[in-house]
Amino acid sequence: MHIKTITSQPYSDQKPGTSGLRKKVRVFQQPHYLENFVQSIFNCLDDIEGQTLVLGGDGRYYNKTAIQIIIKMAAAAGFKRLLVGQNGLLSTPAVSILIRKYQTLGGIILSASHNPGGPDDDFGIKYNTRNGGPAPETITDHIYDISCSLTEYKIAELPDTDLERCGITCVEGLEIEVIDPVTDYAELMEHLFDFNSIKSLFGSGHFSICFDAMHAITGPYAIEILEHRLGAIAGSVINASPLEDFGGHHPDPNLAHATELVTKMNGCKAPDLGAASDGDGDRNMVLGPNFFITPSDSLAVIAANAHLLPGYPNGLSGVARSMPTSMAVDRVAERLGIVSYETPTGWKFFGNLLDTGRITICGEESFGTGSDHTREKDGLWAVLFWLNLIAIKQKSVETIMLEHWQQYGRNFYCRYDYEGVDKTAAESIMQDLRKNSAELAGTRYGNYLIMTCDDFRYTDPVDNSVSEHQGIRILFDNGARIVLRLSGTGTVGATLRLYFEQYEYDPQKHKLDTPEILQPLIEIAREITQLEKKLGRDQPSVIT
Ligand code: G16
Repeated sequence: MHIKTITSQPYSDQKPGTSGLRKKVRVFQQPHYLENFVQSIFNCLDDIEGQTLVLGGDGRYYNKTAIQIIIKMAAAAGFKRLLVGQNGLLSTPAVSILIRKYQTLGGIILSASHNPGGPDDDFGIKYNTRNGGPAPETITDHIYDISCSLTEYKIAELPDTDLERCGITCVEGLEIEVIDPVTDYAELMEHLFDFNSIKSLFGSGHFSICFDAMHAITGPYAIEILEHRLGAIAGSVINASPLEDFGGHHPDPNLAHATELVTKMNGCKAPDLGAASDGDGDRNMVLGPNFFITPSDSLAVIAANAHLLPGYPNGLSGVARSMPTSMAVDRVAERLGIVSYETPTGWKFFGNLLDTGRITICGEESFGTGSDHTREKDGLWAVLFWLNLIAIKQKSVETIMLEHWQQYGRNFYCRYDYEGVDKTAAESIMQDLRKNSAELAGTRYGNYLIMTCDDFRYTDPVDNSVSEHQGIRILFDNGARIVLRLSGTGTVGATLRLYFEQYEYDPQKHKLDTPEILQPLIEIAREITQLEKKLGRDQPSVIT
């Protein structure tokens, strides 16, 4: 195999964020930009020779170009075998499952997740390690350090690989296997859930689902599993073909962006379950007719009921949530007598807890839930969980949620996002809060007394690594919380996120509107931070 060494120049902006390197497509199209980052990943790994790499992406614009480049660079780096998704497609949870099943060295995922796609929008690249999970900060920091001084990369002179047909091609000692993206994933789901009882649910003729794949990667997975294997009627999966620009939409499964689904679920003759997934298939949203389940509540319901499902016969060893995620799952953990870990935002922080068996289920407010079956959050898995639960309980989404609140109380919750704001202004809001945190403690705002204000710091209980500045928490004496942090996934300016939470035990209040309950906290945040004046915005860009 002829390998060329190409001289390039280092880039100084290749620091991975919350989940890999995400930039505008045009940034990735700069000379040698993608190649430099990929070479930095390979240089960070010291045992490539003879190993296998999984490779695939969510099909967004630039996926096709990037995947051919990476195949040739992986060949030059010494990999012996590449497992590549047909047409370059693999969902993020599927990559994680493949890495684990075939014990590969790791995988590369081409995706900017829920960010929009197209020539003027976002692309991304992420490395997952041997355990199937996103590379931890020690590795991403190392990759970044390498990228800052990288001046050459290696690429094999090979023809482009035909990714349209599944099968094995051998090129001078390198085996490239193009695999069906869905098969291994679907097989694992059959093992975790009771497909027969879900089939009976659909077969009863009294139950329907609408799954919005948002023109992203989950379309083929949802069609195969929901329609073909479980018998949901044809057309239950909408926007099922992955498109390079996601049909011009923002593939983010929330009330603001999954508008087609939301309209259906709020209309007459709404399906019994509504669900959506994001660009790369790791996020999910679950809805009942006219009824929204917050991701934090979904996590709590999943934790409370996991023992009922075939995949979790021994119950849970523990649970984990990211710090801004509501504390609903903590109440379930308390009742079950297990630990609930509080980690920084980012799925990578769950990796060590899962690997050491400390937790079985974990999740985040950002529409992510998952279990120890993989090391990524898994959108379709969460939807199958709800389906299986409905089949067992023979109750509606709304009834399951109301009964859960009756037992545990309700954590009212919402998130405000100020997207694409001035970075310096956003950082100074965070800085000012840090400076004033001691004075804020003890301050009263109406019925709300601030107990503490701190900057979240996490010590990983497995490797003792410390992650600082993971978000500011304002904690009140009645258990309410306001959290502020800067997003690590945006590509324009900064995105400031505010999270509001208030617990309510009284069942009489469980049906009240979230904005009504949380308004006092929202006003307090405005007063303390003056953020709308400082950011020049009179309202958030998105409320979820
Ligand atoms: C990624 C991470 C998640 C994180 C989310 C939002 O999700 O995997 O752990 O919660 O970003 O992060 P931020 O608040 O920093 O924007 P995804 O679905 O984008 O890969």
